[in-house]
Amino acid sequence: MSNAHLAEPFKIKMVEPLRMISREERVQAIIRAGYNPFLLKSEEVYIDLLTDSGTGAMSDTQWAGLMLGDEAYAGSRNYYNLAESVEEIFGYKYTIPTHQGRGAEQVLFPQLIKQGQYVLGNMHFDTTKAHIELSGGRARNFVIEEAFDTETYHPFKGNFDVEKMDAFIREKGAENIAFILVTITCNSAGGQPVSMQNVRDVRACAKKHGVRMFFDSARFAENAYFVQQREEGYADKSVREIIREMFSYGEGTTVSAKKDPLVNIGGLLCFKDDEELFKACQAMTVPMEGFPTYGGLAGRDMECLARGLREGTEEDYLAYRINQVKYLGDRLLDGGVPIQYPTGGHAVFVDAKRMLPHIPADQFPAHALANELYIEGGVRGVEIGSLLLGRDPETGKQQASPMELLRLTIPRRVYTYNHMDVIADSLINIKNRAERITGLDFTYEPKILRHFTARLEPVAN
Ligand code: P71
Repeated sequence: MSNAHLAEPFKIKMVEPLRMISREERVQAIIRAGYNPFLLKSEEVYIDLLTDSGTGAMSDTQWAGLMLGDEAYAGSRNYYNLAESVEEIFGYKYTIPTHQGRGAEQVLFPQLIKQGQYVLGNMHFDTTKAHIELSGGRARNFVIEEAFDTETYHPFKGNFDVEKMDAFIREKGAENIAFILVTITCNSAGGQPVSMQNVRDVRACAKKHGVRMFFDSARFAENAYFVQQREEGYADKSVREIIREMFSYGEGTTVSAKKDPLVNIGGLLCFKDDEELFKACQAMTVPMEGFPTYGGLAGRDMECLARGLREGTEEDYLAYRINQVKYLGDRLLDGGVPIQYPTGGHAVFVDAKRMLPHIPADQFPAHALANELYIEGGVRGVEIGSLLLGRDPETGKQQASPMELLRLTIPRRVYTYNHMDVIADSLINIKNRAERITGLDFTYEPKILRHFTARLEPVAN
């Protein structure tokens, strides 16, 4: 396994001091937070790996763009710059800015979904699933089985099982399918990419049944980089060419611009050429997000985004980005910490089921590990497992998630390789006393989206 550093393709012009509070203070902080890292103050955190969403660092070019905001209510020049950037990167003609990814979802989905219809995906992200359901739809996942086996290598664990999806469409009837949504990279499967061949197969299946196909492309550039590195026939293609080809197979996309497009806030709803759908969405943008040429963003935000879209698809940046995340994954593997393998694009997912086999699902092993990691190294990760999944809505019983993962999400251009070492060393230390870690039980359990605000305590031994 190569643990090589790939030096950052930037130098640092401004720094933000980090402070590590003492171990005793961290213990007090996590008790105060009800053993829920979401309830920590960010000042109590040393290295914050809660999410890669909106947590990246902008470049000098982006900060310069901030000063060129045209804050006109209608027709801001930054909107036109943004639309031009979208056309250049995705090859899509029509652009609607939104306040973030879920803003695009809430505008688009009601246009496409009739009550009771299914929306088929590789693995829908939580907010996406919520917006599908709010629009009267039913979300179904068709990611390949290999995605659930953290130990075995597969180059494209985000792929669809197209045969299974095809059988589902035949069973339910194409008229009951609202559309297919391809999430690149597949966040919920561990930041795993989807291959170009798989996208072509999904496209063929969609076409055969006359079903529409869209992308959820928060991490499309990382996905394209994996295609270049791993898929036969793409080694000599540029990342930009790969992105253009991939998006040519879809009709449109929602984008959370807080990820690969390198801004702290923003989203996009874009269409290849469907003018009618674009106009319908534009009309709905007005009451939900804002006038169609700003859609919930300031002119200056749109300018940063127009620039970030280009920077986020540069190859030296992507090589460094993916390598840094892989470096953390490799260090953990070398240290005997089980992870979703291969490492994803934006995060390392630690397999808490394998690391803490003595903690049952209803005592939240990955959440227990998150708390332990905070106490050990001041590092904040996030549970993706049974705590997030919740109770069965009918029986009220806690469901056991097929995977109990601790997500270590790496913000873009923010931390160095030395920080990766601190994270890895902390987890390796914890591994050596893993059997002494105890599970957790609720002291306060909110009815909906409980993981954000729940309070817990360690169960008595
Ligand atoms: C992530 C997030 C952001 C998040 C959301 C909820 C709780 C904590 C953190 C957001 C995504 C995503 C995909 C594939 C749409 C959205 C929504 N991810 N699709 O992973 O990953 O975008 O946040 O801009 O509204 O931490 P939005």
